[in-house]
Amino acid sequence: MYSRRSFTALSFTGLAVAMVVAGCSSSHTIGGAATSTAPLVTTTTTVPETTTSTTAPVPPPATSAPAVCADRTPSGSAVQVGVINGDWNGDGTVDSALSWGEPTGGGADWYVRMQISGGTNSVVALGDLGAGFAAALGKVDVDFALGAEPGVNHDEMVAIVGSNAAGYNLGVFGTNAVGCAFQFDNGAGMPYEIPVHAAAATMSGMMCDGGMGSRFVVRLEAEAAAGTDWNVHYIQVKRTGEHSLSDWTVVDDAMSGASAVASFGRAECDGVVLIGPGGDY
Ligand SMILES: [Ca+2]
Repeated sequence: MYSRRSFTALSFTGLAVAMVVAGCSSSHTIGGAATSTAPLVTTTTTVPETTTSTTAPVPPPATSAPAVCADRTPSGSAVQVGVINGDWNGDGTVDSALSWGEPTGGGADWYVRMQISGGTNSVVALGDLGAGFAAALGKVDVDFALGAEPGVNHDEMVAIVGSNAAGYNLGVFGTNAVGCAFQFDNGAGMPYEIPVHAAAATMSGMMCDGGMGSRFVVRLEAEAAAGTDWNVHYIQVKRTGEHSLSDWTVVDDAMSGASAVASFGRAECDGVVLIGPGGDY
């Protein structure tokens, strides 16, 4: 088996979502009692007769409008329909996710659908992925924090969202507060993608790691060095916003020969192989 450098020895602090709520204190400045030179105006206040207060109509409770999420289901001609499970809303009940393509003539438009058990179904349209395709792979947790409030620790979902000769690009998906599916971006308007590639001199992949009650995703990068040596990098993936992920702390290391090949160029989370060594899907 491969060995990896444990992140637990490192100080990944601040992994719990820091909810910085800016305090908003409105202070009313009460002016000092200025010596008033203005003449006193005597106003005759006519108090309107209070209308006999019958039971005022109680406005209906502000029903939280049902979440209007984009949604669609696979058509009869859908291709490569796949399904995986996770708990997208963190309620302890297993949910599911679908991926599929809709033939368009020349190619296909691809979709990922998050299906919350007893809740909302919603879709993310990925469009035409060229030579690539979409495939839901499995669950991860980009920001697990031990002791978080119930329902805060949600699973997120990783899916193939593109491919090239060297392997695949993975996208990360979640559901928001009203249950609508979204794809995580990189904080700059582009999808955050995790390459899982295996080529002669470079490899990339994904794993899950954590420590001190946290759990997160780690990107893996390796470049061939002298002989059978590889320079490798473990890049913590940090949730930097509700819909955003960013590369964060990087740990550099070195590996030799087969162990590097075995642990890079693949995607794995908590013992579940999502894409095998050498980009084998
Ligand atoms: Ca659930």
